[in-house]
Amino acid sequence: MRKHILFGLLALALLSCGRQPADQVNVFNGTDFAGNTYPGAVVPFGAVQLSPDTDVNTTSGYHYRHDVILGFSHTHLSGTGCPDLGDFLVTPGLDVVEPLPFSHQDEQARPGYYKVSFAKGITAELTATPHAGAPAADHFAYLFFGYLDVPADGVWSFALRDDDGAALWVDGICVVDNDGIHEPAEAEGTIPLGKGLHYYKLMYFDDEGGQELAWSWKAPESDRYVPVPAKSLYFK
Ligand SMILES: [Ca+2]
Repeated sequence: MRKHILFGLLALALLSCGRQPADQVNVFNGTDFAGNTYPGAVVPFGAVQLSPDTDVNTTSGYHYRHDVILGFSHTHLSGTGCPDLGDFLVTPGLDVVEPLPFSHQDEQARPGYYKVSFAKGITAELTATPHAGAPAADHFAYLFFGYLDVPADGVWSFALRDDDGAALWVDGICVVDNDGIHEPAEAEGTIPLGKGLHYYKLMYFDDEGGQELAWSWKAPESDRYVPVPAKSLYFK
């Protein structure tokens, strides 16, 4: 009997040789019923938790029995009793942004990584580090919109540096058009603006290779561009 037990322990040791504790984790545990956990990418004590959102009323953002994904946001909590966080949602889409049906067979997830493919040919990948996360390595797009708090009347200049394309609209007017597949490139434009809030829309996409997006502005009496500060951006 002791010999059999020894052989059994040896077999278990060989099977587990080279595997890390994280390899044993099923990140979908607790994502159904009232478990309120999420399967997305996060590292221990990480500042961001990139994960799919299937419903705005689900406390973790993800419910296993749901069949559509609204988008992928950057902050989530596991095990809470009320909806919270779910900030900075990136939505999947080609021509129209809409909730996309998905199958669990097309999902892959492990600690620090999540991937899902949709029938429309869109694939989303999420990774995370202690202080930042990346929604995909290639083939993704961002749409930023909200209100820009302009501190003074005058003709304002805006500049974009991007890889690949990007374009900026202010009050519905295209101010900077740097669209297209290209290496890092800069473009600028001007628009007269009054002091106060103005609606802006900034679109960006990456095809392959490097990714870069920088948005700066130049005040009417200034001779240099500075990054648009976060304190000047509002959403309501
Ligand atoms: Ca690129």
